[in-house]
Amino acid sequence: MALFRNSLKCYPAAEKTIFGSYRCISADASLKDCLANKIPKEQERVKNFRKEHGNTKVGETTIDMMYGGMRGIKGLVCETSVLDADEGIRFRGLSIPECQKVLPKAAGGDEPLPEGLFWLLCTGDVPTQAQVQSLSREWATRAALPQHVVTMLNNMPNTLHPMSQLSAAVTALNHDSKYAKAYSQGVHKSKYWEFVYEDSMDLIAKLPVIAATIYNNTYKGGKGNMCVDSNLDWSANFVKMLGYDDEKFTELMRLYLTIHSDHEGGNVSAHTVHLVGSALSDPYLSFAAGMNGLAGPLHGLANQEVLIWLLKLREQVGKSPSEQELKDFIWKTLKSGQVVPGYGHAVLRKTDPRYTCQREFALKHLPNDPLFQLVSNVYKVVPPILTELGKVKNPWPNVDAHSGVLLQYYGMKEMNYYTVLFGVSRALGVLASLIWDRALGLPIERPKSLSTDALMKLVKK
Ligand code: CMX
Repeated sequence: MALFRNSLKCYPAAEKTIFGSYRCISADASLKDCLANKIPKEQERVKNFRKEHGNTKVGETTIDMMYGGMRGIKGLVCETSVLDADEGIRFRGLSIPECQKVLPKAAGGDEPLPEGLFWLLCTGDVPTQAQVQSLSREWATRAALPQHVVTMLNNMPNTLHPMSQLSAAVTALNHDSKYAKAYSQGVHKSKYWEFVYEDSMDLIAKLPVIAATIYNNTYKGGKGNMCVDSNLDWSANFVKMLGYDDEKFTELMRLYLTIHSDHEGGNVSAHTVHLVGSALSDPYLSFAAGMNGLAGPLHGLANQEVLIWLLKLREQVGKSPSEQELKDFIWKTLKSGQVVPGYGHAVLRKTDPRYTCQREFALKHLPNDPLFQLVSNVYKVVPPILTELGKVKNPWPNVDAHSGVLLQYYGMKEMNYYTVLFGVSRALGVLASLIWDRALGLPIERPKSLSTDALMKLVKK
């Protein structure tokens, strides 16, 4: 507990924290000032570390790793979060339950504000309530979309997948990239992070407006109130623009947008943003690329796939299937060469804590919802079956196994929209990382690849 009490205060410059970083200058300092204070110290720390340990080996690469999606290769640096295979994610050292405890909340609310999580991811510090409020206000002032993006969104067919709409709209925002403009004017590379920060803040601010426009255009015939209120937090504004008026749904959104934000550096969306950003593409182009990866069914699209699968289950087996009927349906899925969506993970080896906290939310707010009960029953039978299959390394549920059921309960039934919500949240993690990528001057990414022939020659040697 002492650790949390300490985290809530701001310390004088250059004091070391539990995260190995430095606390911000004062309790009312802005996020940019805090970053500007930390960056030179962190640059020095990394420089000295590399000088001393640059040749130290951190692992070995096997041929299976190369053919197997680079699983287990330690080849990336990501400061914002670290994933433990058994425990799950820690954001700058804090677990999800710890974040729920220490991050500032809205008045009368129980769930953390994603603004606080972004601050934590950027700086390693738990912000004050005032700092979080200033971020809510700042994002509200940056939220307006350029007219060409509104026109573009309004002209998209409502049959176009919402993730394609999101990716295209974000790409078009690069028209006004402050980073791209500064680069073309020859800004010194030591200043790159400042412009990446400005673009990232603009992009995060605009994402709920883009996402709500997509929702209203695709499902509500273009109707919607796109006014951003600077007295409301980021999630509350988003929910309002989506056309919902339920404080519990807003609380769910605060939790949802917090927990989907970051999952260390190697997952498809985070890695893509980092990779594209390493070519010094601006944050809009980098983030849009990451969204195209999130739109894959083995990654973020799984939240849509879970709901489709559950509804198919209900349609084929009925609303209250017996345990045997559930087992038969799961085996049928597997035998037809498909995956059980929402289960398994490339790195995790236990139930995802992001699943657990959504389950706790459901137990608190919708314990008797039939779909939630179905999810709970599926949870009892899927892991033993996946274990029996013999090849699945993690039979436990991941983040996507639960989120759709919660959204359905509050009336958001448009399943192919769910990944857009994941994307809005993911911006917080990947853009915090992108700011640090440029602050640390990380170079263009270019790992070495080999052909099978070259590998065969290598092993013969
Ligand atoms: N259902 C059926 N088979 C599964 C499975 C599942 N849920 N999870 C893994 N497997 C299979 C794999 O397809 C693989 O089969 P083959 O050897 O025939 O190709 C085998 O088990 C071994 O895979 P693994 O090493 O355990 O898992 P991977 O690291 O290759 O893949 C993941 C991880 C998430 C893609 C996989 O578990 C999966 O497809 N899950 C279902 C989709 C899903 O929920 N994705 C969301 C993940 C979270 C997120 O990013 O949002």
